[in-house]
Amino acid sequence: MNLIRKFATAAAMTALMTASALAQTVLKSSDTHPDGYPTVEGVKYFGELVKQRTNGRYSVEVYHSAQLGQEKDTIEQVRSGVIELNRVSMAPFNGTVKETIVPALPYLFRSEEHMHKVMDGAIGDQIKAAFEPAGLVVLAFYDAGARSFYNKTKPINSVADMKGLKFRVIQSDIFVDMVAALGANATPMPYGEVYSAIETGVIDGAENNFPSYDTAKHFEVAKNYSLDEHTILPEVFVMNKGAWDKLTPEDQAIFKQAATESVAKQRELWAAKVAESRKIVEAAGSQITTPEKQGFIDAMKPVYDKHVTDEVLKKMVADVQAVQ
Ligand code: GTR
Repeated sequence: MNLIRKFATAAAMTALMTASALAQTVLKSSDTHPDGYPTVEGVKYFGELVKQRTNGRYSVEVYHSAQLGQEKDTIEQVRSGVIELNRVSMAPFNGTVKETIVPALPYLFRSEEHMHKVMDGAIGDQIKAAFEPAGLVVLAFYDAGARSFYNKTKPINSVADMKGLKFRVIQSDIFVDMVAALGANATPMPYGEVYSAIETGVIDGAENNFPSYDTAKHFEVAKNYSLDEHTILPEVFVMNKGAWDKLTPEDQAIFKQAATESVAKQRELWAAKVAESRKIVEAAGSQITTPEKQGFIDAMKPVYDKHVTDEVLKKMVADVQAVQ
């Protein structure tokens, strides 16, 4: 074999090895919810599109049911690159990515339609950009409906009924202060600990949307669900920035497009799941009340006064309110 042929063979071998190495790039994604939950299915759909469109060079494996840990821990994993992808709530970012405070504010969004318009537009882009200094690229915002309070002690028909109750909240100071403003007590704790905390009476209840209340089985231990709909906070699907930067511009475009298409899919699945979960919990004996909402809205002033402090946030809040 002459020298030139030797080199050509070696180059071909290297090219082949690189291609097969790429073919094995499996991106790990975490989710606290069980298989079949709309967020899990949204990310799986994203993965299928990415796999098809990169001819199998990239694929996604979703570790559902908190297999990789509770949300706060998995956020550290995706920030440090231990995993490449993660689907989480935005509330645990309230302390690190200031702009996420805006969608977490109680009663800021007038409806889910209003939230979609805001998050699909310029303010959504501003929030996405704010994740980059935290080492994350936002691929999508997914629906999580509205969060409401539920408890094992009594039905809630007005703010007065909240007095003295103990609620688990998602790990964010805004949620702690919201509960305090309603005359109740908040305990931030990981999602996976809520069921037994209610069961043993450490807390009276928690707050979440119907699909979480259903699939985490909280309805078994807290039967009074009050549709106060205090927060319409979307989920976020993020990618480690280092992993993103390793993609070619063509692959980045494929990932972005797949994420956009997965949003439409997730929204469709979400709407169906909300209706299904509500039926399940009602059939199991949950009592759903519709409390007088204005009292809840009026009580939120101290939360805004404390958290919407700088000019950036004040402008964002005004911008959100101006979106019709
Ligand atoms: C759910 C959300 C989860 C998790 C959970 C919680 O609605 O989808 O990502 O944040 O709430 O309350 O911890």
